[in-house]
Amino acid sequence: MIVDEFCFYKQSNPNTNTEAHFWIPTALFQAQYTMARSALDEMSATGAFERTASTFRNIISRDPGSRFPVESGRYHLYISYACPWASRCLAYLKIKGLDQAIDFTSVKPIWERTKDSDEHMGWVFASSGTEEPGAEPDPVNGAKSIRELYEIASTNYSGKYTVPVLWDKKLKTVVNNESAEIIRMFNSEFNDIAGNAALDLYPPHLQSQINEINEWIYDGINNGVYRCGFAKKQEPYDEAVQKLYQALNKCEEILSKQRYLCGDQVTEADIRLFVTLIRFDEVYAVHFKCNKKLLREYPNLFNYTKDIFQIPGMSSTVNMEHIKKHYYGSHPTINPFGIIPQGPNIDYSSPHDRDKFSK
Ligand SMILES: N[C@@H](CCC(=O)N[C@@H](CS)C(=O)NCC(=O)O)C(=O)O
Repeated sequence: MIVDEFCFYKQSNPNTNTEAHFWIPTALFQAQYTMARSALDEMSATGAFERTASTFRNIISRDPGSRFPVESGRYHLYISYACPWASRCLAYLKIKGLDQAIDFTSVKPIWERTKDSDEHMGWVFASSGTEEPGAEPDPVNGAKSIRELYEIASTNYSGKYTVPVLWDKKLKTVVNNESAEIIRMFNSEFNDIAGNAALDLYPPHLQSQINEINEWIYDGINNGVYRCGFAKKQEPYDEAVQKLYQALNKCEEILSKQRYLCGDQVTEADIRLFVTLIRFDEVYAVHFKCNKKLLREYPNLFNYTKDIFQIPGMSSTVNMEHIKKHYYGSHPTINPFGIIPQGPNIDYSSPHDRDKFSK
């Protein structure tokens, strides 16, 4: 646990089954124990949540001379159904028709100890195909945790053990762990083997508009809900809430005039917004205290979320069981008893009114 300059560090000794407790300078903690961090530690001195950047940033390219060329069956996508960033990669896999070329595995939804020798809590694989519906054992590396994959890929990795992970089976390493880049590769580089190559979610004529929209939606909404939920002081929470609702109101206004964020064509910006909206009323409104207004109180945003959910392939990327189990069960500082609220169980496959914009 990190509190300003000093942090409380608990070290267990699995041999003697005992625990030692220390207060140590945070700088020392970060230097010595950065191998075992999670989002719960990403806190500034002001109590605001600050997300750190991803580390593996290689690009799969159509260029045959590339270190990571396009090859069917070579890459594996590790996800958690709970995670919005991983889910946007899975959404691309499905709607671009790449599931024949790139296989994927989801971890279990609730964070567990990743090693006996320290306290790190993170993503772990199921021990069998029946332990947790939707989660599977790792079919590629036989790893027990996502942490293990990062340790195979790098002996001195000091970042978080996040999903998504795009894995290269041939070079046995992480290609990329930044979803914003993975979705761009899935959109353009695999078109020779994609089932739905014609779908371009980042067309040249809309790229600058998409980039501009992505920026304020990431800041206010995608990452904004985390900034609400992980704030440890009132002021950063208040600021994040204000920014979140400004951005949601702006989306509602745009979507009152057109079917999608960039007009009459679905784009990357919509998929990126969708993964947060689908979690909003079920999780963020309660768990992250984003309750000033619910998604279902915004007529356009609510119907729009159903519209995107009903794109062929999309519904299979939403596992609400995993989503709820993860958030309510993996953040003990926010929900110490891990109780999962029963509602609201919204049916996103019910009719929507977005066809009214179709020409
Ligand atoms: N920048 C990354 C962020 C991914 C991320 O934060 N994933 C979360 C799950 S939603 C995670 O794996 N967290 C593990 C941890 O915090 O230890 C991306 O978009 O790919």
